[in-house]
Amino acid sequence: MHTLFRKLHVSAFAASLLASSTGCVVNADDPEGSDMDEPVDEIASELDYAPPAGWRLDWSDEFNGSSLNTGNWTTLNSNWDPVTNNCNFGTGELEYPRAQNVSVSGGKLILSAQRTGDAPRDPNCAGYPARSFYSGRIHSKGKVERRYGKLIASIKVPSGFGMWPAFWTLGANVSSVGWPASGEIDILEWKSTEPTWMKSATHWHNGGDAHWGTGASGGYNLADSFHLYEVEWTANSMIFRLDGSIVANNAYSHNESEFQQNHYILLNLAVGGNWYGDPSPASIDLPSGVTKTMEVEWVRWYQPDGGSAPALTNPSFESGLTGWTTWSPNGTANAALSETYNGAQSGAYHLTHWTNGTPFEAWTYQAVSGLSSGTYRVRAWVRKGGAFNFARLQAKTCGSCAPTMTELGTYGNWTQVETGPINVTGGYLELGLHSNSPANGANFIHMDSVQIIKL
Ligand SMILES: [Ca+2]
Ligand SMILES: [Ca+2]
Repeated sequence: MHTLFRKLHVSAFAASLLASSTGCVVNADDPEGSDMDEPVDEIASELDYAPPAGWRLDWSDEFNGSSLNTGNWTTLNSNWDPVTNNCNFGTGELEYPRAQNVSVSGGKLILSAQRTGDAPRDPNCAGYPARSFYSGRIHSKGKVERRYGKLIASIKVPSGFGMWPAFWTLGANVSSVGWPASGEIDILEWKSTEPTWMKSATHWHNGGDAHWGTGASGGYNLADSFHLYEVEWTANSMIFRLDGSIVANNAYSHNESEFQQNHYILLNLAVGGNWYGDPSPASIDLPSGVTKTMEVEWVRWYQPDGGSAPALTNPSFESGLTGWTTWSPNGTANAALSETYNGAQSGAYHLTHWTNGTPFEAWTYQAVSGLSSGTYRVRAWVRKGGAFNFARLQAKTCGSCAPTMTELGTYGNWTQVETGPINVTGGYLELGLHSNSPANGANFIHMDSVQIIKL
């Protein structure tokens, strides 16, 4: 089979983001390779990460020592991948993976790419052209397979046209069911023409390749240093984060089976391929004699530990507005109700703030007491359209305290948002949705699945 892998598809939403962010993209075709001259040990210390309360480390590879831990990883030594029975990864990449281009030193995994005149090719891959580059590719199939949790890595990507570093997963049943029925989660893909972007995607089977793809610009060139790339994966959602901040999320309305099963991890440095428009080997910014590297300080997989985060009453609005109070200063009774309009994010019901032609302000909140002192965030899934004077996910530590709030944008699809950190010392938190809208009849906010997270 010659299936398609990691062909990133950008949604209309992401495409509009992409178009609107063009002015922010730095150094679009940066041809220099300055990072390759940098000694590996120049990085004094590694990026660290501590998960919020409620998560425990289930597995990690810190890449200590001087060789790859083969208890965790298998190194590919061909452009034929026996797990997927695939010769060019479906993407037209130009590299031939081999063990010489995979090393561990200085506390890091180093996947290196080099131009070659050896014309390597695999006998299993008759009909495919010889390769023009060597590179590194490892996977954890049969060794590290998990589902759900937080999968996160500290990675430095190489710069230069044609570099396609990736941190991703495939369903562990890919050998038997093929792709895309295996499912695929692309946590990080990077290319030089959009160097500030962390690209993320998921693929599954729905009469063919069904996919969701997005990402976001971090506003800085990701090739400049190590950064944290994360997916938080549950049964019905994925949240992608760059350096701890949400850049994209995906809610599954159908709980696709591809994402209810174990996946394995892949780390690789691809060269060229269809994401770049299938450039010629000559056009790749990797001169003979030069080595470019994708470096990984660690990969960690966290799982929920049963959690100590406090539970809200009726957080998904499945019991009407039980547990919730709405304050509305000008008596706009039609603002704030529970209904099924347009579908919920979870269950059948959700909260809606909307206008019937009368300007309104509404603050739908729940008060929680008895919290242990510490730092919290409030999270919720929202959809929003129309005109608002303001619309906020908001939390206060006392009735008259200044709120912590996150201004809501316009979201055509259910989107998870969260507040900044909230320091709770008095055990009390009130949290909810605060909106204020002029009258024009087409303004709405839906909210569902509200959570308090203890950091
Ligand atoms: Ca390390
Ligand atoms: Ca609900």
